[in-house]
Formats: sequence, structure tokens, C-alpha cells
Amino acid sequence: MTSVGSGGTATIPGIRAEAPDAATSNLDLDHGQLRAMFELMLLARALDERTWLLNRAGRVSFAISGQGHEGAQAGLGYAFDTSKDWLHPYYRDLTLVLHWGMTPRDVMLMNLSRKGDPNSGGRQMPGHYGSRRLRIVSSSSPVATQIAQAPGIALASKLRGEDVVTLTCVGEGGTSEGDFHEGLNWASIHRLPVVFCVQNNHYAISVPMEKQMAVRHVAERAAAYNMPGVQVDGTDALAVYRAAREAVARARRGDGPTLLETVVYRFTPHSSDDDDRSYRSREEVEEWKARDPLIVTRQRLQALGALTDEQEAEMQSRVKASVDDATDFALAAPLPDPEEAVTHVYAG
Ligand SMILES: Cc1ncc(C[n+]2csc(CCOP(=O)(O)OP(=O)(O)O)c2C)c(N)n1
Ligand SMILES: [Mg+2]
Repeated sequence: MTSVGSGGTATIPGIRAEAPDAATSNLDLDHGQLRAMFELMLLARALDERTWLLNRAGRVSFAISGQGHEGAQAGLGYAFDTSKDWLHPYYRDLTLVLHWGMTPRDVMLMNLSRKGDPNSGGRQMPGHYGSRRLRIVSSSSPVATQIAQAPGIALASKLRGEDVVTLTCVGEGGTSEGDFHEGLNWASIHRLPVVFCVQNNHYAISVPMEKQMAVRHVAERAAAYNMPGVQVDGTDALAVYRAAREAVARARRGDGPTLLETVVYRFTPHSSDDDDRSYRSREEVEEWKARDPLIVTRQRLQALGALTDEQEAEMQSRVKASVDDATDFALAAPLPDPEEAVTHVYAG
């Protein structure tokens, strides 16, 4: 396990870590917003679980999961203004794209490769999100390309004088790609309004952190680009929200980018094509599941008096109805025409 213990602190020379008590103090979200944030996490988890069931049943070709990352993404998302800010996501960002306005039906149309899939019309692998309407930039499969591209979007916003911040996410493995370093360097030189979030789940498929980089914490990489590096417990949505809010405010002020490291764990194998038993112990997985972001964030809300059992039961039934509706809708939706397979592949 990382040094960020439950509740969210880490004392690391040179980088700032969010204190656990900070997570519940000085919050500008009311109880209704806190509940909506939690319901978003429940919805993402339920959709993700349904996707795996459909994969195992032979209906969904490929599943790549955000289970375990929901707290980090919900906390991040709530710090942005989704009516104007841009999201350049990575494949685990289901919670974020739902927050940015993608619907459960959209997600299931993607998972089941249907013609009506707003991401790619059913042509891309599931997990490659993109929507011009929602300001979600299409993801590419090569890891970390979005880190080089997001500063370009932020530069455009800056040149146009817009009050717009770009959020981009990547795994910790992606921080060893050249694109990551070029992107951070460029964004810092030009003080671009961008927030880089590394969702550190300790593995790049089977490769553990210590075989990926010689620093102990991803946030330390920020020092090389003269930007703040903040490490936060990604199981605690409120701690992430508070850290992200500061990064967004810094970007809006014109003070430039921030590197935010959210420490999480993925509960599933890397993808539906992976067997994680070959590289991590069941004990390790169980230890992290005890710190499921749904458990941690539920406890935070209950401590604030923002969530009762009855309210959560109502949320769960809304979530189930929504996931059932999305599944039925997408299963009944038409597949793309075979000739559409080459749309946008060759010049028309
Ligand atoms: C440039 C490149 N190399 C390798 C791959 C294969 N690949 C896909 S995801 C992945 C692991 C990435 O790990 P990390 O960045 O930690 O993200 P995580 O999946 O753990 O969230 C790899 C190696 C790829 N897509 N692109
Ligand atoms: Mg990883």
C-alpha cells in the first residue's frame, strides 16, 4: 500500500498532501449536492458492474473498468463547471463522463457497439469516450496522448480569452510516456488553464509502481515543471473535491497548471482480457476493497448529516432503474451497418 493512509494524508518532502480533516471543513457543497455526488458514484459503479455481466454473457466485447476510481472522479468532476469546461478523459473515466452529461443509455450503446453510440457510432472499442456536444475530447488508444493534447485545448481557450479550464486524466503508468512530460512542460511554460489528474492505482496492467518510476510518488514529478504537485486520497471524494477546487481556481486565475495525484485502486483486472491473479494477491485486493470509495464517501456524508439510510435506499432504486433502462434500451437498439466500419478511416 502507498503511504497515503485511510483518511488521506501523506508527508512527502516537496509535495503538498491534503489533510483528512480538510476534507470535511470549508466545503462549499450543500447536502443536496453531496448526495448527488454520491449518487453519481453509485450509478457509475452499477453501470460498470452491469457492463462486466454483459461481457461475461458474451454481449459486450470488451470491458475496462472504473471500479475503485469513482471517488477520485466524482470529487474532481464537482470542482469543474461542466457547462463550459473541457474534459479529455482516459478509459477509466466513466464517473467523469457521466458527470459531464453522458447518459447511462449513451454508455450502454457504446458498450454494446450500437449504431446510436454517441462516442463512435459503435466503431471504437468501449472505453473510448468522446462527445463534441459535451466538450469531451475523443480519446486515443495510445496511453497518455491526451496529456500532450489537453494543453493545446487550454492554449486555445487562453488565446480566445475564455474562462475555461481543461481537465485531463491518465494512469500512473502513463506518466512515464514522453507525451506526459512534453504536455506538463508546455502547460507550465505557458501557464495554461489545465488540471492534470493522475489516477494512481499502483499498476500499469501487471507492472507495479516501483518498476515504472524511480520516484515514490507521482506528484513529485511536478517539481520538474515548476507546478504544484498534490497527492490526495482518491477513495475520499470530498478530499479530492477540495484539492481539485484549488487547482481549478489556480487555473482560472491564470496561474497555470496543477498535477493532482489521486491514490486509488482498481478492483477489477486491468480489462476483461486480463487475469490479475498472476501479479497481485487476493489479500491486497481485499485490503483495498475495505477502503472502497463508496464506503469512505458514504461515511463522510453520514458524518456530515448529509445522508440517511432511507435516502441511500431511494438512490439505489433510482440507479437500478436507470441501469435496467439503459441495458434494455441498448440491447434493443440497432447495430451499425457493416459499411460504417470504415467511416472516417479513409478519405470520403
Ligand atoms: C503507448 C502505449 N503503450 C502500451 C499500451 C497498452 N496499455 C494500455 S493500458 C496500459 C496500462 C496503463 O497503465 P496506467 O497508465 O497506470 O493506467 P491504468 O490502466 O492502471 O488506469 C497499457 C500498457 C498502450 N495503449 N499505449
Ligand atoms: Mg495504473
